[in-house]
Parts: sequence; C-alpha cells; structure tokens
Amino acid sequence: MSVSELALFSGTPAFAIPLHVGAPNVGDRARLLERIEDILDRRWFTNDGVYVREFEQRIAELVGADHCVATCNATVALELMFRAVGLEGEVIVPAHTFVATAHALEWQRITPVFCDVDPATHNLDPARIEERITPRTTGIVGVHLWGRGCDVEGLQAVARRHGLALLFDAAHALGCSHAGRMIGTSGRAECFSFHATKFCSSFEGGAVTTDDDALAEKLRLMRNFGFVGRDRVDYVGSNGKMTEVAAAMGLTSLESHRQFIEVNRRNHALYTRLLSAVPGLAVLAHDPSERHNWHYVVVEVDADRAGLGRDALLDVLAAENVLARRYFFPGVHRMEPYRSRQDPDALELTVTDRLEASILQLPTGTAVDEASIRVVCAIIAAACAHGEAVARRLAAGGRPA
Ligand code: T4K
Repeated sequence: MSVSELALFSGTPAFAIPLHVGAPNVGDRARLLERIEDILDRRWFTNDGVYVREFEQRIAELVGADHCVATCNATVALELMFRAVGLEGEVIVPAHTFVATAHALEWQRITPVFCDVDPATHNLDPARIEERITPRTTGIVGVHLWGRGCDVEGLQAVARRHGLALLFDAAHALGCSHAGRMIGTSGRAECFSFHATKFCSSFEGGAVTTDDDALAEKLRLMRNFGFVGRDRVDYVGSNGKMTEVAAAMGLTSLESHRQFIEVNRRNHALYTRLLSAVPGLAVLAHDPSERHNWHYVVVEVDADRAGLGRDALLDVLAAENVLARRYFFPGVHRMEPYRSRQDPDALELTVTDRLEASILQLPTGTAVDEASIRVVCAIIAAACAHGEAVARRLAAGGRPA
C-alpha cells in the first residue's frame, strides 16, 4: 500500500462500514429466538427464572465454581460483591482498568487507592501494593486484564500478611485459566461481564462466582432488594437481577463460545504474524500453557521504532473507518473524581502511564474476517513506513473528526 492510498491523504476509506473493537458475537439465532418465544409463552420475564438458573449453572460449571449469581451487568455485580464482603475505607485497585472497577467502590463511598501494574502482565504488581496500604485499607481487587490471570499467588500472600479481603474483577476473563485452573474462584469471589462487547454476551449482564456458600446466599438476597421471603427483608438490597431474555442470549452465546474463541485465536495469530514485520509494534502474547479467550488484540507501539506514535496510528485507522481503541486511556487515576483528589505524586503510576500512552486494541471477533485483518495490517505498515509524511499531514489538520 502506498502512502497516497491512505484515506488520510485523500484515498478512499478502506472500509465503507466502521470496523469496531467489540462488535458483538452472535450465536445460533434460531436457538435464541426459540428461547425468547418460550419466555413470552411462559410469561416469566425476570426474578430468578429458569433461563437465569440454567445460565448460572453453565457458568459455574465452566469456571469450576460452587456458585454463580447472575446480575444485570458486571458493574452491579462488582458493587454487590464489594458490599456483600463488607469492604469499607480504602481498597487497592489498578488504575489500568475500565473505570467501572473503581466506580463500583466509589459508589459505595469506599475509596479506590490506585496501584501500579507489572509491565509484562499489565496486572496489579504485588510488589507495589504494600506501599499503598494504610490503617483504612480493607481489601485488594485484582483485574485479570485482557483475560490474562493476575499474579494470584503474589496477591494472596500480601492479602494474607495484612488481613485484607482479596477479590477479582474477571470481566475479561471468561474461559481463561491461571496456573492451570479456570479463573472464577481465586480470592473470595470474582465478577464476569456479559456486555455486548464481551466475547460471550447476554446483551448486558454480569455474574459473581464464588465457592463461599454464605457469600453466595447473601449476594442472591442483595440482588433482589434483600427479600428473604415474600414479605421479609433482612438486608439493604438492590435490583441487580438478570432478565430471562438476557439469560437466553447468554446461554446461546455460551453454546458457541468455543467457536468464538477459535475465531479470536486465529485473528490474534494473523495480527501477530503480519504486525511482526512492522518495527516497533508488538502484539501482546499469551502464555501458551494457559487457556485463553483471545478476546482483545492489544498492540504496544514504540513510537521511536515504529516511526509513528499510538495516537497518530489511531487517527490513520479512523480515517479508514477502522475504529481502534486506546483502552484504558488516560488511566482511571487521571479521571474524575479521582484525579482532583489525589496528591500529584500518587498520580505518577509510571508503568500505567506508559501503557496508557502506548497501547491500542484492534478489531477482532466473528465480525472481522481474515481479509479485513490483512487490510488493517497493510494500513498500519504503510503508515509506519511513511511516519514522517503521516505526522506532517496530521499536524497540518489531516486529523479525522
Ligand atoms: N471491569 C472491567 C475490567 C471492564 O472492562 C468492564 C467493562 C466492567 C468491569 C464493567 O462491565 P459491564 O458493567 O459493562 O458489564 C466498553 C463496554 O461498554 C464495557 O462493558 C467494557 N468493559 C469496556 C472495556 O468496553 P466502551 O465505553 O468502550 O463502550 P462502547 O459502547 O463505546 O462500545 C465499545 C465498542 O463496541 C464501540 O467501538 C462500538 C462497539 N459496539 C458496542 C455495542 C454496545 C458494537 O459494535 N455493538 C454494540 O452493541 O466500554
């Protein structure tokens, strides 16, 4: 591809319809519609229905947990999990995560205290946690980012030493393993997301998995306003229930989850092979001894070697209708209300800041075919090969809206 063919230089955009990161995977439509017809016929739409129960059972089996409590989304699942475990005061979390991890704490007036991550794993660095512990700290929340398991053993050791609760945000990690065990039972509980953009979706949805019987029971009550019987309430509860239609979609997605993983794996391998020819670009690899859902294609851009920075690449791709993302720029610690309230030194999370400035995510999943990936990689290669011309063009106002 020559530089003049790039849409930034008045070429035609490579894609007529935007190519998204997170375009949903769709399982067997006929099966989904059959389930929805059944839901309509039976006139049972929500409140612990048969589809929700079946979905919970399937998730519990998949992750090897004794219990799964399905919810309307993962943000509410996190809120319920934090509250049911009794977190308060301060809780240590990574800033390199989706803002929901921190908001779910803040929403309950628990202060998220941000800790840096390990550059190799992008996950909480156990060696950096102790410097963040204060007398008010009650817990640690690890995030298995991009579906790669946290250093669970390292985090357990710190949590044990300081008597802290250990919980996990596993929103990205369905179908992934750590140390040969499925993610879902590390710590006291873990949360999954089934949002449309996740590889296995229930339109919107979430779940908490745990081996703790009492905690699961409490979560079930809290999810349903705290009702313990028709007229009796024992807890301050919320409405965190998953609907039957969401569960129907979740079950249908789960039935195809192996195919989705296979497509993701092939896409990931193709991106890795094609982009390995571009100096300064590295697709984040996964440990071949673990199970993975390959849902995120994360590329680290070394601007000096690539000839172009991450943001310039995003602009080049956007002009071509490839809507790559820069998750989780600028880092939760640099978003409000957290940014204003921190002392400036605490804002300096060196690894997090470097990652937020240098990584991007490329479109994958069943909505993206091999030919499209080849075009995306050709655009990236051409832009990097002509980095100076591209940078000049962007500086002159070629930046897409
Ligand atoms: N913890 C972590 C670590 C998370 O990553 C998340 C969510 C959560 C907790 C909370 O889970 P939920 O409460 O959402 O269950 C998206 C998702 O909305 C969010 O679920 C996800 N993480 C995050 C990583 O990505 P945005 O702000 O990028 O959403 P949005 O609407 O811009 O969608 C992303 C892309 O997907 C767009 O490029 C368009 C495309 N898309 C989106 C939807 C909804 C489609 O093609 N079709 C669709 O139906 O956050």
